Order: sequence, then structure tokens, then C-alpha cells
Amino acid sequence: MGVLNVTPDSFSDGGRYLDQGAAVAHGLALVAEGAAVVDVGGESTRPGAEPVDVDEERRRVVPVIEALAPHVRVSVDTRHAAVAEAALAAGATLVNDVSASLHEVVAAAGRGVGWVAMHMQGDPRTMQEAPRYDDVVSEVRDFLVARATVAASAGVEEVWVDPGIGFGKTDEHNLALLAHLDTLVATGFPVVVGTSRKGFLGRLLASSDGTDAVGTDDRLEGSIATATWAMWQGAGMVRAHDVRATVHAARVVAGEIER
Ligand code: HH2
Repeated sequence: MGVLNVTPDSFSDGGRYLDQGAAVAHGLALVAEGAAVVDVGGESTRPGAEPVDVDEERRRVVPVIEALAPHVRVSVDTRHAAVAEAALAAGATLVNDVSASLHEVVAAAGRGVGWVAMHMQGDPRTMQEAPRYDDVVSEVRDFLVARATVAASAGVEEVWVDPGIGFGKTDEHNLALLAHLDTLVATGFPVVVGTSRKGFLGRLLASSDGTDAVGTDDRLEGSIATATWAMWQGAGMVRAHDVRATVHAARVVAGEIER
């Protein structure tokens, strides 16, 4: 799943694709690099991000989805029902829902439309202030299984679950969720994981004196290492900014040999 943020403020590519022409061109480049899905988002959910007006979010994503949908499966990265509905009308067939609450919109859209339920503690503005769990792995799993079960009973045929790396989690929580990804895979719901360029990678790669977390443009190796781990553990999809490198890693994990 290639990331396409049509936003001024996303944490790693904010402002690069706010222009519609640039966004569509980048989406097509992701397809050429091997993305099976392009995930179009019009609201940053980075820690501390301010919410975006729904009309503005819709205005950002709809034309880009219309342009890309004939070429690739498009998902819409949104927390808002009105944006999800407009995106589905424009040709998206997957709702990537970081609020894990839009299953009814997806059920109403009928066959062929899927839903990603992602776990988040709190909301983006405040989620990193003091994340707390007794047992992060089982709490995230239980939450996702409950949401996925409700969606499946409402008639959603394709339901993905995502532990929401970085969404209301400390670095230790993120690492525990990755270390125990098999717990989520064992639920039987297909798993999506997004680690690409995230802050915990920057901190893991910081210099040994603990200063200077590695910047967003210098987290490729960490992103590929964690994506590879996730695929190896059985994740069915990884969300990535650097699609070419991630597709190469996926092909190696799958043991594909072209003759
Ligand atoms: N992470 C981000 C956004 N959407 N969706 C899913 N399913 N899983 C994730 O881990 C995930 C997500 C955050 O990354 P990004 O889109 O690059 O940044 P921003 O939220 O600042 O636009």
C-alpha cells in the first residue's frame, strides 16, 4: 500500500503533493513501482495534528481518487464518514479508517468494498501525551477483533486489522506490537502494518549518546527492516512511502524467482 498524502502537514511528505497534478503523478509513480493499493489521505494524523475541515479534506482527495481509480485500487485514509462516502463514489474501494468506526459506511457501499480497522488510543492531537496499557498486545488485539467482528456481522466482506504503530503508543508499545505480530495474525483477519518513516525508527537509530533522532528522510533501512519483519510474520499488506524498496523486500520474503 503506497502512501499519498494530499496534505500540507503530513510528517514526512507534507506539502509535496498538495497540488493535484503532483499528487496524481506521484500516485502513478507508486503504481509503476509496484504498489497494489494507493492510499490517498487529506488529513494528517501525525501526533499533535489539528483536525481538518471535512469539506476541505473532501476537496483534497476526491479529484485525486477519480484520476487514480482507473489505474489502481485506491484506498482513502480518513476518519470521516462524509469523506469516505465521497471517496467511494469517486472510485475508491477500500476505506483505511484510523478511527475504526466507519464500518457502516463500508457496509452500505456493498460488495467489493473493504475496510481497514486501525487501533488508536485517544486522538491525534493528544495521543502521544501519556499512552498507557496493562498489556498492549492483548488490548490491541481484543479491540481489533471486536471491531472486525461487528463489521463482518454488518456485512463487510473484506476486513483488515492494523495495530496502529505510533498511534497512542510509546516506543516500547510499538516494539511489543511488532514483536508479537503473530498474535494479531492468529486472529485470522488479514493484517496491515504501517511503520514507514515513523518516529520510533528515528529514535532507535539515534546516535548512541541519545541525541538527534534520525530524520524522516533517513529512515529507509528501518522502514524496510520492520516491513520485512511484518511480512515475514504474516502481515498481508504493509503501508509504505518508499514503494520500490518495499516491493523488492516483499519479493525476497515471498521467495519469488523470475526465470
Ligand atoms: N499511519 C499513518 C496514516 N495512516 N493508516 C494505517 N492503516 N496504518 C498506519 O500505520 C497509518 C495509517 C501515518 O503516516 P502518514 O500518512 O505518513 O502521515 P500523516 O498522518 O502525518 O499524514
